[in-house]
Amino acid sequence: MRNKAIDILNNNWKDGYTLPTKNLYPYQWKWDSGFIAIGLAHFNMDKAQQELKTLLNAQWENGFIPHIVFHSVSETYFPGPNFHRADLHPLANKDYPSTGMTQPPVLGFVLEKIYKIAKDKIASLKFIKESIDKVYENHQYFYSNRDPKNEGLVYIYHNWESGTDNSPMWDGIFETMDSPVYNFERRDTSLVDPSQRPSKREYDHYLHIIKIAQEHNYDDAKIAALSPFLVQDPLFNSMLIKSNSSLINLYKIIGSNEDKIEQLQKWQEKSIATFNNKLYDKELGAYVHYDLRNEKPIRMVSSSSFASLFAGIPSKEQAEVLVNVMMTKFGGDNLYLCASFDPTNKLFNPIKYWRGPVWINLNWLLYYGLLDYGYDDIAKRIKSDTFEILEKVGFYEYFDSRKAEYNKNITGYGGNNFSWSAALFLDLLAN
Ligand code: 2M8
Repeated sequence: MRNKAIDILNNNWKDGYTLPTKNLYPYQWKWDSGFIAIGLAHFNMDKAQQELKTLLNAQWENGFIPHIVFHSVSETYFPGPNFHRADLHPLANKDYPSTGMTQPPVLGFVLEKIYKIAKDKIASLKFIKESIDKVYENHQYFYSNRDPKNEGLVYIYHNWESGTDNSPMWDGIFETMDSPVYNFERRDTSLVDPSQRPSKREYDHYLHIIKIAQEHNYDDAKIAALSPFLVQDPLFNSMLIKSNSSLINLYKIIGSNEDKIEQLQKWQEKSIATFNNKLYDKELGAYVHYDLRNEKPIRMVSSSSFASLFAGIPSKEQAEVLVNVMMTKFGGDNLYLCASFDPTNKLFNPIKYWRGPVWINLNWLLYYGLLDYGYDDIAKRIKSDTFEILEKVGFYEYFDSRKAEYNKNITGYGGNNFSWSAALFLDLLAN
């Protein structure tokens, strides 16, 4: 399995970055790159660093890092650079065409993880020193442009920014939108069974949100004022908070960056406090998404609710409740951990992308989060469930959580030879 995982990463390697999977995702994706770099670090540190350097090269003048970097032209993906037109933003990177939206800020903790994996700490620190300010500036971008009420929580303005693209969390928001019916040719549904992908109507909404941002040249203040989709997402904010603390740790190792450490600590204090006050739903015993546009919490549970463990956000008592909810709703003996959406909710769909299937990156976050809080047995279960699924069907993009289905000889879902499934398997194997 280890060799197979390494082969996948080598085969998906392009010139300085890694494709999430061939054809279906023919470009560089932000959070994929971060997870992939962790896997690469276990067998080729040069490639791990190159992966991150390439992504950071695409950073904009305002610190923004885009969700997709279009290094080449591809016919197998829609929407491409000519649809997104991120170059309309005056501070967009002139050399790297990209989207005008971002993805979860994983790079801070990726840098720390890579430093931990590195055998040659001096060489690794040299790379960290070259890269860390760019990641810091990315956090500065978030706190200056994505937190209109100065609460310490940043918003996402598009479901694609969440990484959990078609989660049922967004259903209510899409109902408030009067999106036109667009005429376009999907490419994903000719590569993957359409029952495992978002619907055409959902794509209309996805495109409509882009069109609104684009009309205003992707201006953040205009987006904050006008985007029909404006959400404070517990997964996204957990990634930011975890990355803040990794940046603090790394700056301490580097030394003489007191002003940045102080700023990071200020962000951190406020972010954690508001995360706990605003996103914690006592009745559900879990963190929820907050719909900032319509000013209301989205009261449903998904694996995003539990990512807070990875960032050290809940108190010991909250963690106890949270883990209990996870095990009661998601952890039955008939299920593999961890479904991406509440299996007891009527909107759960076990084969449809982010509406239910298990994803390896979320399992990876939960594994480390559970260990940090002392839930070693449940962490072990997440790891063994992950290994069992991968052994049964291979390194797919997402997986059925229902154990019984595997007696019917099902495969995994979405793309095959999927990079972050391979990369994070390598990391779990080593830990
Ligand atoms: C999926 O998202 C892209 C759009 O960003 C797509 O469906 O076309 C998501 O799973 C996202 O989290 C992931 O980063 C991307 C590439 O693996 O694919």
